[in-house]
Amino acid sequence: MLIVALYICALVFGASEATNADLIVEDTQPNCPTGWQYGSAFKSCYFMASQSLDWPDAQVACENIGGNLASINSPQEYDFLIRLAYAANPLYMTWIGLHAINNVSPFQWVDGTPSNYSKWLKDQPSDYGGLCVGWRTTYGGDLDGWRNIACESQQQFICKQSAGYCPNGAQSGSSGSVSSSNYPKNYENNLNCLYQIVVQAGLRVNLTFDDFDTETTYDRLYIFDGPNIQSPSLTNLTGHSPKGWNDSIQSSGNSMVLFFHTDTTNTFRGWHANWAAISLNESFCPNGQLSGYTGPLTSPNYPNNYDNRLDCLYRITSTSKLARIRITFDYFYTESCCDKLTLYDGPTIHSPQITTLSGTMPAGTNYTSTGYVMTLLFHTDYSVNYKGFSASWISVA
Ligand SMILES: [Ca+2]
Ligand SMILES: [Ca+2]
Repeated sequence: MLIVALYICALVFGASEATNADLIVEDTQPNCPTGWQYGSAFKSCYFMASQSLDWPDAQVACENIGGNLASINSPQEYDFLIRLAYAANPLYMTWIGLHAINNVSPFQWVDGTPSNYSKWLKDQPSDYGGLCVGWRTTYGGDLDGWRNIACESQQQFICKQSAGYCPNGAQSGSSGSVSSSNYPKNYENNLNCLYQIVVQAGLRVNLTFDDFDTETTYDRLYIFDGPNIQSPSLTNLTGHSPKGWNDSIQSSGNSMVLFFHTDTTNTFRGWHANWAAISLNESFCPNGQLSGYTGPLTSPNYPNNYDNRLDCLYRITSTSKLARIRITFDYFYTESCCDKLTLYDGPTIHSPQITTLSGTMPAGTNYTSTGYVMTLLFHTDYSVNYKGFSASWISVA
C-alpha cells in the first residue's frame, strides 16, 4: 500500500487487457466552477458578487470561493469585464483587486499580478481618496474607470481565479511521466482531470511517484487498475508526502487510470510520477525447494527490496524424517499491512498455519514445526516494498 496521509485499503482484482475502444478520454473538466464566467482569452474565471462588503471582507469572500478580488491586466480584459460588472451593478462602484498598503506605497493587485495596465478616471488616483480602488462601470467616453476610495465603503465586488486546464491525459508507449497541471507550480482549483496510461498487451504499468503535495482530504488522486474509472480501485492519495518519498504502484493488466480532483479552495504543488511498461515476469521468486539439515532462507532480492505482486512458496524438508524444522529470523522488515510471510506446519499451504508475519520482528525470533516439513508463503501486494527477511533453518530433535 502507498502511504500518503490517508488511504483506503484497496481490493485488487484481475483486470482484462485494455483495447483502443476502452480508451475514450471524456472531457470531464469544465474550466470554471458553476456561476463563474469563463474568460478564455485570459485563462481566468470571474464571479460578480451580488452582496456589498467593504474591501477587506470582499477579498476574504473571494478567497473563500477560490479566488481574489479581480485584477485587470489589459484593455481586452477591461472590456470583457465591464459588461459583466455593469450588468450587475450599473449605478455604484464595484470593488476590484487594486489597493495600496499605505499612503506612500503604490497601488498593486492583490493577486500579485504586475500593474502594467491601468484605467484611472480623470484626476485619479487622488491624494485625498482612500487606499482601495472602486470601478465605475457606467461606460462610454470618460465615464468609466477607477477611483481610489475608502476601503470601509460597502460595494459589490468582482472575484477572479485561474481557469482549470487538465494536461493531455492519454499516454501510451513504453515509458513517460504524469503530473498535476502546472507542476511544480500550484495546480488550480476545481479540477477533475483524467489520465490514462496504456502499454503493450501482456505488459503492466509501473508508476513511481517522486513528489506528492496536495490539500489533505480535499484534493485527491484516485488510481484505478484498468482503462477507466469503473475499473477496480488501486488506491487514492491525498496530503503531503514525506521528504524523499519515492514509491511505486503497479497495475495488474496493461492499463492504469488516474483521476485528480481538487475542490474550490487551497492549492499546493501537486504531484509527479514516472511510468514504465514492465514485464509480467519481472517479479520472480527464488527456487523454494529447500532440503538437507540446515540452510539459509531469504526473501527475493535480499538484501535489496523484494518485488511487488509476489506469491513465493518455500518448502523446507529435513533429510531426517524424525526431525522438526526450526526457523530463526535474523532480520525481518515488510510492509505491515500488506506484505506477509505465512508459516505452515506441513507440506502445503493447506497444512495448519503456524503464524503470519509482517512488519518488523526482533532478531532471533524463531518458530518450530511439529514434523519434518515446513511450508512458507511470502505474499506482497501491488505497491511499497522493503528489504524483506533473512532467516536460517535447522533440523532439531
Ligand atoms: Ca483544495
Ligand atoms: Ca507491499
